[in-house]
Amino acid sequence: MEDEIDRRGFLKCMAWAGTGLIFSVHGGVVQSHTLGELLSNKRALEGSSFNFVQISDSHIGFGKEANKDVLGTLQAAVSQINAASEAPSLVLHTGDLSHLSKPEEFDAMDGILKGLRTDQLFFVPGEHDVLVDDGKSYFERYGKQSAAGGWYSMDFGGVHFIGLVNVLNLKAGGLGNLGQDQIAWLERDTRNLSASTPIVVFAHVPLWSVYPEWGWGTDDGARALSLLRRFGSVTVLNGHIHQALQKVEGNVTFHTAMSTAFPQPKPGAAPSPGPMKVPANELRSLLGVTEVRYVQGNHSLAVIDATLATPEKGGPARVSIENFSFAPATLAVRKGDTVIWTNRDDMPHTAVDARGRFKSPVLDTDDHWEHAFTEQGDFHYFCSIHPHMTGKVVAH
Ligand SMILES: [Cu+2]
Repeated sequence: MEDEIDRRGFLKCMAWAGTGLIFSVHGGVVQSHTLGELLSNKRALEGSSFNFVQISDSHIGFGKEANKDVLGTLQAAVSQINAASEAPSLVLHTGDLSHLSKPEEFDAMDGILKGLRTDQLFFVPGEHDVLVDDGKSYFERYGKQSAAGGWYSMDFGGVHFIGLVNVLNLKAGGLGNLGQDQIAWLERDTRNLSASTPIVVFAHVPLWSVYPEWGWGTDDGARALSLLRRFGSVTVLNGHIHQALQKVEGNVTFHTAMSTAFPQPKPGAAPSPGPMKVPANELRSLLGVTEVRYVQGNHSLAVIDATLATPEKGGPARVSIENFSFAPATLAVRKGDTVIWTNRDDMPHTAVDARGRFKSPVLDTDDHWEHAFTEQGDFHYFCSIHPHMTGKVVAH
């Protein structure tokens, strides 16, 4: 109940500010600026000890209607960052570098980010970066500074930066997850810091409850944040939701970044999250490359196709994955029947038994996968990428 009130409370004060955000550090206080603000006020960064930039959700490899040129829009973000009056000391990328964790996607992103006027690049993974091997190849490339588990911290200009990983080992029905080991590490990492040390935490999935119905939150995020309450200045930077939100709670300031690739709907404003198609001339205004305007969703909403229930005798049963849900959510089959899952979304999904009895590969748009149910029983399953998506097959 209390959570519910908090969520509604802050939804009212969400600020649709944004753009590729630039943060300046003034005497230990971190201030955020939009690129638009910097262009109109050349003195905005004056007196700061250093500046850093957050970019997010580049989804290199995505090529659907919502944006067929994700390399072009990432390049535009890089050009805008480079056009600012001062080069950033650091650039933080808050995850979903790639769309399908493919080596060529990471290569292409690296090629563009090489053009940034900084050599201090730091990353945390998004769920799209750890699709195939629990992040092994991601961490080989981008996790050199991190310990086992992938999280890390570093100090720069008097600020303590903490990169967290909340996209691994997700549980059916759950949200982003940090895990006990990471929280114990965070406690150790910050234990000896003075309360006046400015803290910047960055992670892919929001550490605060933005919209749990769409998986936009972290199960144990509040536990991590409680370890940071004693600090005088905490800045929390997240991606994942492809839109700029801000919230201030005591000494803690939360920001989510726009994507460099495609926008997603405002929480609850569509049947599901996912790439939002907007008129081509509006796309860049909704990406992290220019000043954002909030455009009321005027796109037509996808129709939820509520087909099927029981398969024809002898034929395969079908589950359609669309609008970030399994349809039908519960499917009754006979022992021995085969079920075919087909992904109708513009985002990849999986179907994974909660008890490990079956596991599909990553299904991209229009991919399908089948599994024969040779035992009777209830099979609860979920999407391991978006664990709030759950379904059930009952075989009898
Ligand atoms: Cu999914």
